[in-house]
Amino acid sequence: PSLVREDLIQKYPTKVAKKRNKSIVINDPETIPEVQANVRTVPGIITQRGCCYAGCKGVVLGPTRDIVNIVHGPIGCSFYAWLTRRNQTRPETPEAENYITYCFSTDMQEENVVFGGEKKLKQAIQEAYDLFHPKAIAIFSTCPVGLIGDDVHAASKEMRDKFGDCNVFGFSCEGYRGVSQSAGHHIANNGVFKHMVGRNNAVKEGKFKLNLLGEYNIGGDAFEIERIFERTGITLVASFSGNSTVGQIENAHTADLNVILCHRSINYMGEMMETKYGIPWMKVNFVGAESTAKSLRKIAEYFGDEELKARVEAVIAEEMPKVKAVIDEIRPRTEGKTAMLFVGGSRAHHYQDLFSELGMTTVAAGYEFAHRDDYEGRHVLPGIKIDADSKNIEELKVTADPELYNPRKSEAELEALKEKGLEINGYEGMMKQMLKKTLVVDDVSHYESERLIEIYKPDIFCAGIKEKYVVQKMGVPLKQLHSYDYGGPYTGFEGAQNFYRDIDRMVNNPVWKLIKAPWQKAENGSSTALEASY
Ligand code: CFM
Ligand code: HCA
Repeated sequence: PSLVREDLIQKYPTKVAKKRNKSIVINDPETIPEVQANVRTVPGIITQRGCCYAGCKGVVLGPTRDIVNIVHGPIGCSFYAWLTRRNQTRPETPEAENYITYCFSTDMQEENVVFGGEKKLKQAIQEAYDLFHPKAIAIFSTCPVGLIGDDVHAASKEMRDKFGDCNVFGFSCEGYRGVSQSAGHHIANNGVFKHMVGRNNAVKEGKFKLNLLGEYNIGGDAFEIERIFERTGITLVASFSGNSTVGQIENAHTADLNVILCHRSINYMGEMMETKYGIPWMKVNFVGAESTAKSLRKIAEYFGDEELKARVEAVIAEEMPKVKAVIDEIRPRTEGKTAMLFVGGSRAHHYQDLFSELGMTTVAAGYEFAHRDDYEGRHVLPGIKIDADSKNIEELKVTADPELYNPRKSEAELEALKEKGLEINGYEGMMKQMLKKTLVVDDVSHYESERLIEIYKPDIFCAGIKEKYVVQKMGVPLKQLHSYDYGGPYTGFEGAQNFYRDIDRMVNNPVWKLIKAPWQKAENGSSTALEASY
């Protein structure tokens, strides 16, 4: 791997090489070396990353079906966000509000950029209100809005006060505001926490009540998790934000536990809710059958109820044989194959569980925009230097709510749970789970991914739509782990089975052998000695 690492950076100009050198790391799960992450991309290097607005509007707020999300900006920004993330939703009745299929935009023109767009924004809010009378309207700022200084917060407040029965709030999530989508997650967490959580004190019936944080119902993932919760007797109060409603989120502070699936996009919410309301949070993973079982056991242990524990065990005992039957059928065909995962800020880690269930090894992986704690574990948090780009993003000052703060577990109870091995407020990150000498690459560049493929020739490469066809033209199947290539769900017990079958079809498809990859076309059969040695 050290030769590969050298090879990846040797073509770069000195300054670029120096920078990339710190983001390309040879893993050691024991010592866990430092990875440079959450820093600006080298211009022109062709990153997989998206923007702050994508993280705020597209990722966190987008999946809630009864908010009217108005994009304040040129039409391109809106159109690109229109139904592209496959976050599904299931309204209670055919008549129930669902704005997910709509695309709301102020369609800013040059005139608005020159003379200001607030008037047009207020007109758009009024129009949305008159047409739909929604419970909430959220405004999302795109790049030009920040550059010309439109005050989306003042406009939102003015309209909120005017309507009285519609919660209008804005987000300063201009695309350029951070180094990636990640900034948008933080801004979205702050806004949802300030403007939504805690507005409704109605108490949902249920003995074991939790919120599911960081699950966005891509390809129906949340439906499978809901099915499992229902079977085990766990009550889902709110989901942030797959298959969710405004009402659920306003009610989230009545739950007794927050479980976090995607740590990167929503750990801020877990922290803030703990400080304000006294709800502990716990990292879980419902990607992978074993991880699902483990997460359910963790939840049962947290509530400490014998009946719940028994029900969880019964559900696992019933679901697992079906999973195992599919593994037994498929694993002989997938065993020993290799995968590379370069995805977002959590899936590059979570999906490794599914691959290991198939006997496949992850030889290289990385996130697009995660932070060091997602790679190395949360224990590195105190040591992370806050640079100017991160300082730009507001850190809310949260204190215990004078009326609603109610610690669900005492310090002693939390300590006892930790002693039992239950990781409260923790996340170990991706590297602990990856094998020694595998490669960890943050914000992989286009050139680096091409070289990695040439050198390792993985049996499957996991990334997104921008990478898909380039990689497939190299003769390597690419599985999209953002949209699932229209497949899914992949969570829980049912989802694991779907995934095994899809991967089997891809890695064992004879079509890939019919394509000549660039290295096969090279005169000596392999373009460099380095490639030949792998
Ligand atoms: Fe979390 Fe996500 Fe992801 Fe993410 Fe995303 Fe996504 Fe992703 Mo695409 S919130 S970090 S910003 S799991 S949109 S649902 S698939 S890159 S790995
Ligand atoms: C985003 C959304 C995205 C893009 C996926 C892809 C998603 O980053 O704005 O590049 O294929 O999951 O839809 O991550």
